[in-house]
Amino acid sequence: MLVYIGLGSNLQEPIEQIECALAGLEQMDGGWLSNFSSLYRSPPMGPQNQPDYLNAVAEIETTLAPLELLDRLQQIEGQQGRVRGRRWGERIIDLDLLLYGDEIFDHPRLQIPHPGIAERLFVLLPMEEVAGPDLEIPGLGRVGELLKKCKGDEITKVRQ
Ligand code: ROI
Repeated sequence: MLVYIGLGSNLQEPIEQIECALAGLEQMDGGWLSNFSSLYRSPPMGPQNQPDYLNAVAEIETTLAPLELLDRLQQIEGQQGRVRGRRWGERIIDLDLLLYGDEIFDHPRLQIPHPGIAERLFVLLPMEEVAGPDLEIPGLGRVGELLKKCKGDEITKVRQ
């Protein structure tokens, strides 16, 4: 199965945190990192009294089921010292399961496609870079079309 993971960080050297998480994805049993995007910087969505975020999107081939994959992602978050704080607050690392093939998944622990994809430039832009504008988000439409409708918060590519 081809899956897309969103990576985000705004604490403790975000660039290093994203690189560390990418290394974790590369080493994950049952998953193969096939591609990843540039890093993007954007102001926080949610409470404004927190640092800017760095975001990226990774593409992975996996044989893991969605909840198994979620467990692995949470393991990587835990290894990097993620602690749960205020809602929509700052974080060392966030790994979001954005898409799982073309499947729709609705479970108390996990919704796929990830809710909010369509409004988040910091997800759509790196996703388009990795997958191209024709990638279909089940129930929502193509990435390229969603991007055109997404209102432009400031976002800058920080690194190839
Ligand atoms: N804002 C930005 N810019 N990037 C994120 O990854 C991000 N993640 C979040 C919230 C707190 C919603 N805001 C964000 O979880």
